[in-house]
Parts: sequence; C-alpha cells; structure tokens
Amino acid sequence: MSTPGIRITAVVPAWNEAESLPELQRELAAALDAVGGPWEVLYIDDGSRDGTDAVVERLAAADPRVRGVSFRGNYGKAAALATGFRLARGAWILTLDADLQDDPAELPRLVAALEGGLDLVSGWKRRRQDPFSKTFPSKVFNLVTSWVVGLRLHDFNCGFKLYRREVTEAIQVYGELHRVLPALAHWQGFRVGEVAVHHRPRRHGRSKFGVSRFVNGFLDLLSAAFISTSALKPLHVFGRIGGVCLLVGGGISLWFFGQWVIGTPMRTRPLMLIGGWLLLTGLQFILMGLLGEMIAHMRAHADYPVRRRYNLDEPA
Ligand SMILES: Nc1nc2c(ncn2[C@@H]2O[C@H](COP(=O)(O)OP(=O)(O)O)[C@@H](O)[C@H]2O)c(=O)[nH]1
Ligand SMILES: [Mg+2]
Repeated sequence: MSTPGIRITAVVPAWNEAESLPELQRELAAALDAVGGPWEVLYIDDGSRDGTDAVVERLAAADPRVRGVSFRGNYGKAAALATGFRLARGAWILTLDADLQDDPAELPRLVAALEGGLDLVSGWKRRRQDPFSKTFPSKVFNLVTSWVVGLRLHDFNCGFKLYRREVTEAIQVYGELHRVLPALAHWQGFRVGEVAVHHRPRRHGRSKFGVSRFVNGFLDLLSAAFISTSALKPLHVFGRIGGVCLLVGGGISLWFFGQWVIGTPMRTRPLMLIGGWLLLTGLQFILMGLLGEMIAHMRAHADYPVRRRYNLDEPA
C-alpha cells in the first residue's frame, strides 16, 4: 500500500558511494521538488565500507524525507532494489544509480512517460559515458534480450527507471535479476517503454561490475524467462528435452542393435562416446541450474539482515 500523499519515492542502491551521495541528494531533491508533490528518498546502503552509512545518517538527520537502511553485508543490487521497493511508500517509484551517472534533471521526462500511460519507463543511456569494453557487449546483450523478450529496448539494465507501484509490487527481484526488470514487468502484462536520458561519466569511486556481468546477463535472462513465461513450464521444458533425448538415444541404440543382429563387427568410437557424454552432462547442469532458480524464486521474499535504519520505524 502506498501512503496517501507521497507521490514519488526515489530508491537509491549504494555500495561504497559515500563521496557521491551529498551531491546526489541535492540534485535529486531539486528534481523531485520541480516535478511537485510530496516525495521521499530511500538509500539502501549495501554493506559499504567507505562510510556511506555515516553520510546517509547525516542526510537523514538533515531532512526527514530521507530514509534508508544499511545492510550487514553486501547482498547485491537486486537485494537492495527489492528492499527499496518494499519500504517505498510512494505511488510511483524512481530508481537511479548512486554514482551521479544518471542525471536527476531528466526526471520530468520519465514522469511524462508514465502520465502518458506507461507502467514502467526505463532510461536509455543513448550516449553512454563508459568505455567501449562495456558499451559493445551491452549492445549485443540488449539486442538479444529484446528479441527473446519480444520488447524492443536499447538499455534493459539502465538503473534509471520510473515505475508505477503496481509494477514494483508484482515483480520479484532477487539474485541478479535487476538486469532484466523490464522483461519481468513485460511478461506480467505491464506496459513498458523507454526514453533517452543524459548519462554522465563517473566522478567518484569506481564501477562495481566487471566483464562477468555479460555472461551472467544471459543466464539471468534464461532464468527470468524460465520463471516468468507460461510457455516455459518446467515439465514442458524438461519433458520436451528429455523426450527428444530418449528418441535420439533410442534410435541410435536400436540401430546399433540391428547392426549387432546382422553380425556387423562393433567398433569403439571414443570421440562419439565423449560427445554424447558431454551433451548429457551439459544438459544436466543446465537443468539443475534451472531447478535451483525455481527454488530461489520460491524464497524471493527473503528479508536481508539490516544493521542500521534511518528515519524508519518499521523493521526493515
Ligand atoms: N546495493 C548495491 N548496489 C550496487 C552494488 N553494485 C553496484 N551497485 C550500485 O549500482 C549502481 C551502478 O553501479 P556501477 O558500478 O556504477 O555500474 P556501471 O555504471 O554499470 O559501471 C551504483 O549506484 C552502485 O552503487 C551492490 O552490490 N549492491
Ligand atoms: Mg555507474
């Protein structure tokens, strides 16, 4: 339930971003004031070790509209967003990165998109201020994801997004699914769109994500598709794959059996054996992974241990 009155809650996941937060809070407050209506900002400090907690404490003391929590450990961006979504009281929920790369001055354009009827609008870092080693794989990821999801977005993983509350209440964010949030919303039937936003170079601190994110990105997409789309019912997926394996394996075995019956000498082909073994093992690994995802999905409402709260009475 949203608290009557609060129009926008800004959720800011922050991991070691102490230097950026004061400036961010100034820019964010100005932008929220400009679009009008009561607002709040929620900082989710994810086990930072650089004094981010002291900064949030100071900001919260200076302005009661600033709230937040500090996790005991580093549980990841998805955990921070899920917690922010749960604590948010606004009718609309804004998320943005803590590192000042997203420009709060773009907020009115996101607001206009929701007023125009969208349920979720995602920023698109059209001129992305990051190295090529990041922008190129990201292009590939977004093309493939658009194709798989059936929703053309240029920038699924942009941290700058505005949601109607219904969306944040409906989607379950855990693991690293923060990369594919628009897909989760789209698959639930929400109207999802994008607007190009101004993107700035990082000023303080360093990027928290390395190249591994691109491999993970595709695995996240697979698991999101698996748990979200009715086309991917576990037994339908496993059953089809298993059925094909049985048919092919059965065919091959029958053929060899026939050869044996008519007296053809059987030769051993190690490579063929290894190939078959690899196929089966690979399949097993993927299926085990998907089963694991299903179990993780059942626990998606887990609460993360909180060390401190800022302007927050309820247990977080
Ligand atoms: N809560 C939380 N936030 C994170 C984590 N890793 C990164 N972030 C935040 O996510 C945002 C984007 O991270 P950043 O490293 O700038 O990613 P990049 O801009 O894609 O290189 C920043 O606000 C980070 O503080 C994490 O493990 N937990
Ligand atoms: Mg960044």
